[in-house]
Parts: sequence; C-alpha cells; structure tokens
Amino acid sequence: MPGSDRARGARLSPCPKSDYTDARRTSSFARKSEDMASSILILNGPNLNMLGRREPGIYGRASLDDIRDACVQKATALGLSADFRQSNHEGELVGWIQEAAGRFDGIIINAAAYTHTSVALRDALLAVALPAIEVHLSNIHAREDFRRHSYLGPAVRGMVAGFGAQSYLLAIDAIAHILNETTD
Ligand code: DHK
Repeated sequence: MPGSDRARGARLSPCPKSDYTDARRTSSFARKSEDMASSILILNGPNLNMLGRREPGIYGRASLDDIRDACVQKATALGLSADFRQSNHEGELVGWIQEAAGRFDGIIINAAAYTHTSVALRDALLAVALPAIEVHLSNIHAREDFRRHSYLGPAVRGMVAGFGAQSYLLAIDAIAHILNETTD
C-alpha cells in the first residue's frame, strides 16, 4: 500500500499478542524460553516503501506491506514478536536503533541505500550491541560496484542478500537461531 500511513509510516504493525501467545505454545523455540518473550525489530530504509512498483525486475513485485505480513507470520511461527518499520530518514533509523536497547532482543535491517553510505547507522548498531542481521532483496555483489560495500558489515552478525522477500524470512530464521543460542 505505497503512500499509505502503513507503508510510509513510523511503526507498522507489531505481532498481535494473541497470535504471538498461541505461537509460543507450539514452537520449539518458544518452549525453551516459556517465560521470556523474544522480540525483534525489523528496520527498512529509504525507498523500500515503494516496493512492488519500484524496479520490480530487481526488487520483485511484493509490496512492503506484503513483506511485513510475511515477516510477522514467520516471526509468530517461531515464537518471536516482530515490530516492522520503514523510514526514508537516516536520523529516524538511528533513533529507532538507539531506542531498541532494552526493548528488543535483536535487529534485522535493510538499510537500502544507507547501507552504502551510513557511518551513523553502523555506529548506532555497534552502540546498542544487539545481535543484528543485514538483509537485502537483491544480490548487492552482482550489481554496481558502489553497492558492493556495506558500512553495516562490521556491525552485524551476517548478511542475507539476493533472495527477494525470502531474504527477510531467512534472516528471521537466523536471528531466532542466535537468540535461541543466547537463551540456552
Ligand atoms: C535496496 C536498496 O534500496 C538499494 O539501495 C540497495 C537494497 C540494495 C536491496 O536489495 O534490498 O543497494
């Protein structure tokens, strides 16, 4: 829904509590930490609100709302709650990362173009020191040279790129694995 409050906005929908609670009863991840809910922050950078109509040959036909819904569903199935947000503003993304300390257990970030420019996002991720995973829809190593360098690389546990919307779901699997190890 490009242009809508949800696509443009600060806070897209968090995992509904009732779904989340049901998922915790059934997932093996959740059984290991019955009384500790893990929550992840999924951040999206500039122009990702235009997914679906933006260069679909590169970024696919799924809208950001489609990706959000798939992420919330995936996270819920793994017993995680997910807060999915998008901003076109670097400072807003920095603020959300700073606020994540103490509120979230991990971060998944597609910083989009800021991946290749932002020392501020890198420093924010290093400052909060939460486990973080970098995500890209496209294979940034198979495109223009300037996309091959990520400023976020040293601040994240790993990167998933090139699988379209599936990159986000693979990253949720990865962060669930990391958080599961952390709670062992
Ligand atoms: C998205 C963007 O907007 C680009 O600026 C990045 C990334 C790649 C992606 O593939 O998700 O270079």
